[in-house]
Amino acid sequence: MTPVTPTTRRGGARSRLGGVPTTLPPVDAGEAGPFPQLPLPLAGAEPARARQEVLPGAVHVPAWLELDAQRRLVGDFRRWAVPPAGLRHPRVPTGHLMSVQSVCLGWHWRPYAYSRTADDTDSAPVKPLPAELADLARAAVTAAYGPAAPSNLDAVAYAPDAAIVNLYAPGARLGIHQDGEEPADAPVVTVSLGDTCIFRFAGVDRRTGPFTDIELRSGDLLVFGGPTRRIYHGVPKVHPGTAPAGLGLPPGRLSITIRETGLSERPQMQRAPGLSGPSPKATRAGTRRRSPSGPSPKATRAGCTS
Ligand SMILES: O=C(O)CCC(=O)C(=O)O
Ligand SMILES: [Mn+2]
Repeated sequence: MTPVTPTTRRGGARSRLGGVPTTLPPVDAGEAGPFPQLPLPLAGAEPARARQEVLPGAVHVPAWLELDAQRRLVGDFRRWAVPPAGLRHPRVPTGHLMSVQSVCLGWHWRPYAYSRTADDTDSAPVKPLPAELADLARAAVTAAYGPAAPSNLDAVAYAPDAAIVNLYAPGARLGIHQDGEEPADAPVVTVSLGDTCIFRFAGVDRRTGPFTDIELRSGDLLVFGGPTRRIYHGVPKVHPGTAPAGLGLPPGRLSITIRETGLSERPQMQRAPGLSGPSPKATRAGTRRRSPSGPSPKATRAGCTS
């Protein structure tokens, strides 16, 4: 695979230290075994959770994935997590490690750039985005916006090419940030697995309150696009011990966030010997640049340990 120069929004500022690779504990035999009998919820004990447009363009679809589908995704994650280009704590340019652990598919994201290789760990080529995950993301956009809605054009044209898969071990969180490194305006799809979390929306132009908090449980889908594509958001809290039994996930929460980056590689340029020119780059193929007032390093995907 041709290496490409990472895209960057901040003039290439980087910590010289890389991310910290991590390994998953094996599947707990008791956990992976036959499902225990779960208590049936009492009818009327809690209000039914229904599909809801929580903000314009941001749609929550509760219980979108059945347990079997969730388990398959967790099994896939276990394979994606293995090096090369495996799971790691990303490091922000200030040097702090993020508390969340991430592995990428299609394009490798590190604070704050995409590249085709895991430049903050072993420099290996990123694993490809599986076609099934792209299909799942297209189905998600249809489930969120509906087949009849004009915005379903999004689903037809939706061409996801990257996923960031985040593991929230107990105590991990994700600070308020914008998903801003993708020039494309296509929606972001998030599938939640494992422990229940509080997912927090701030505003498109502010990372402060008032917030819109939603509870995401295992199997829930969240899609945000259109007017909320660039909204500030984060995961301030994961509720320990709330995952369904038998998922095969270590304690915590897993989110699979699928995106269309709008990035493309510029063809390799032939240069005359001795002339220095640009190296092959990941170019912004999107039609709209995001607002130049990008977040400060603190405000981007930095659920730091500090
Ligand atoms: O974990 C989540 O649901 C959100 C993750 C997220 O915002 C991101 O990966 O950019
Ligand atoms: Mn995000």
